[in-house]
Amino acid sequence: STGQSDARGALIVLEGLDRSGKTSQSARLLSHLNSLGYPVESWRFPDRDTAVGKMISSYLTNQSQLDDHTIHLLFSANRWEKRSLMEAKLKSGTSLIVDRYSYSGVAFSSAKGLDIEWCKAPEVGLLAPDLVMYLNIPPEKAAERGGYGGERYEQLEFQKNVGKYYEMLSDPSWKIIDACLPLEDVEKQMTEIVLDCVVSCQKGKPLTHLWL
Ligand code: Z5A
Repeated sequence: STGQSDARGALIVLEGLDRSGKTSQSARLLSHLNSLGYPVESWRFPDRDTAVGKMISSYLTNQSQLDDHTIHLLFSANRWEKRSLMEAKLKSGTSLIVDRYSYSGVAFSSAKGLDIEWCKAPEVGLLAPDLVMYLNIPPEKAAERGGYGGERYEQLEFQKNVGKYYEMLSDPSWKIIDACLPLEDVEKQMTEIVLDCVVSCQKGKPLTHLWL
């Protein structure tokens, strides 16, 4: 078995519709793992701080128009530009809690009508998550949470369609979390699952690549 110095961090991904609570739960998981002494960071995609991320942000806020294929590849490029840092963090023992990842990329673009296999292709070779937690909420219920803002995609019919593609992408390893419950109860469903994952990665579970 590997010694403590070889212990790697876990790649933990949160997925779900808009307003399902990913941002809130990322923050909670971050402080929970921190309080237990685990090195951990919280990341999110899109990462709007990079050059590519700025193009994505301008598209999402309707300040620019882009062809559906083009924006899809930009979302993917935004993950690729963080890939080597992601690998370095994990190998140095830091766990990452990531708010949206390749599954968002494929679900949102497929919901617009792009071919699902075409959508998956640019994601091949990115690091595969050790754990995907899907925050499950009916789109109608998510829409009630403070209402939608003005960003592109924040529309009920579109969110329903995205949900269907998430369903197609999900596999039995995904942990489906009931995201309709109060914040504390949603968190409770996740903490044990996350800790199990962190421990199994420390024990040497190998890092793998998309698409699985
Ligand atoms: N997108 C894409 O097309 N391709 C890609 O590759 C990627 C993304 C990565 C921007 O993402 C858009 O980009 C997104 C997908 C697309 N479009 N949509 N829709 P983003 O991550 O920047 O934006 P978002 O997903 O819309 O995040 P969000 O609005 O911040 O939602 P959230 O993080 O899931 O929820 P939250 O901020 O934690 O909570 C929302 C509200 O609900 C807030 O007022 C909370 O206090 C409340 N809340 C949360 N949990 C609860 C519970 N349990 N009970 C009651 N109220 C709650």
